[in-house]
Amino acid sequence: MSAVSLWRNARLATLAGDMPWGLVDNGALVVEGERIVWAGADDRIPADYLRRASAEHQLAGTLVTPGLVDCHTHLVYGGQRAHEFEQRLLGASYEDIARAGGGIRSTVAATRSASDESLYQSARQRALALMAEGVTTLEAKSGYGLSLHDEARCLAVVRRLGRELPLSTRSTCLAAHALPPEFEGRADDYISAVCAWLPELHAQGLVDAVDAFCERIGFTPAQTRRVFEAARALGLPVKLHAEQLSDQGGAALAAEFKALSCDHLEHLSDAGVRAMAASGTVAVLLPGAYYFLRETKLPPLAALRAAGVPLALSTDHNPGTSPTLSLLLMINMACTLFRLTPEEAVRGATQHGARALGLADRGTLAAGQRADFVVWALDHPNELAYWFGHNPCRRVVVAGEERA
Ligand code: DI6
Ligand code: FE
Repeated sequence: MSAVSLWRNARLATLAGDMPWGLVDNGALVVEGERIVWAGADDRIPADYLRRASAEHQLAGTLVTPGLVDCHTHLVYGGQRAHEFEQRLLGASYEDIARAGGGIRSTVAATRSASDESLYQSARQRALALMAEGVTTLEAKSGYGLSLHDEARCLAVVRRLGRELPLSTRSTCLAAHALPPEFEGRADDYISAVCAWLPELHAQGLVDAVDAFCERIGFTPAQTRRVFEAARALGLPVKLHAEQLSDQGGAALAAEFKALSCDHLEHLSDAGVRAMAASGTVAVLLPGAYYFLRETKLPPLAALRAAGVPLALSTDHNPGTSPTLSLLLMINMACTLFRLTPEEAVRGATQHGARALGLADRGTLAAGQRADFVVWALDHPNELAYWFGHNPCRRVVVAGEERA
C-alpha cells in the first residue's frame, strides 16, 4: 500500500460537480500514491485515512485548485524573433513577414542548426517558467524541424522534459506547420513526406497526437485531410490550428476526424461551431496570439457557448506570435479580451485543457484523479483571473509528490 497524505483545511476549487467552482470551504484532499483517493469537507475525512496518514499538511484556508494544463505550446525551437516584432511595429504584417521568408522559416533555420542539448536546455528553461505558475501538464508540438530528423529531435526533447522534470508532457507532431525551403513550390510532395514520416516517428514512441496549420500561409484543407488520414491509420488523435487568420473550413474537417481540439478559431463559422459540437471537439482559445498580433476579430464565443463546446485556454507559446510564458496571464486576458468569466477561464486552463489532450484523469479534484494540484496564496479562485503580472503559486504537487 502507498503512503497516505492529507491536505487539510483548504478552500478547494474542485471544478467537479455542478456547483460554481466546485467550491468546498474547509475542504481536504487525501492522496495515496499518485492519486487523490478522497476529496471533500475536512470534518468528513474517513477515519481509515486519518489513521493511515503518514503526512498532514495544514493549509489554513488557502486556495487549492487542480494543476494547470497548458494544452497548446510550441516550446521547442532555436533562436527568437524579437526583430520581427520590431518590423511589425514599423508596419509589416505577420503574413508579409512569413511570405518574405521570415516568420516560421527563420525559426526552422535556427532550430535545425541548434544542438540537441541546446534545444533541450532552452525548452527546459521555458518549461520551468510555466511550471513556476502551477503548470503540471504541458503539451508541446514539433513544427520547427520540418525534416524527419529534426522533427524527431524536437519530439525527443518533449519526451525528455517529461522524464527529467516533475511535469507530465504530451507531444504533438506538427510537421505540417510550414513548407520547408527544400520543398519550395511542392507543398503536396511535402505532405507526402510528412505522411511517410508519421509511422516512423510513431514507431519511435515520439507522438501522442498529430496537428496541422490549415491556413492560407499554411496548408490547404485537402492537404490537412491527407495528414489526418495518415494519423488515423496509426490510431493517433488529431488537433488542428484552424481559422486563425481566415476561415478555411478547417474546424469542420477536423470534426470529421473527431479531433480532440481545434485551436485559435477567430474566424470560425457557424457551420464550424456546429460540427465541433457534434464531434465533442474542444475549442482552444489562445488570447496571447490574438493580443500579440493585435487581432480584432474575436472567436465566436457566444455561439461556442450556446452549442456547448468546451472552452480550453492555452499560452500557444511560440517565438512568432505568442512569446509568453504565463498561463496565468492568459487566464486574465481570456477575461479582458475574450470576456470569459473567471470560472470559464480557470476551467479552460485545467479541466478543459486536459480534455483537449484526451486526458480524463486530471483537471479536477476528485477521487480517482491524478494528484496534480496547486496551493495558491489567494482566498478565492476568481483572483486567478484578477491579478496579473503576479505569481501567487506557493506549492505544487505532481502525481502525489510535492515539487521541491
Ligand atoms: N499559428 C501560430 O500562431 C503559430 N503557429 C501557428 O500555426 C506561429 C508560429 C510562428 O510564427 O513561429
Ligand atoms: Fe499554435
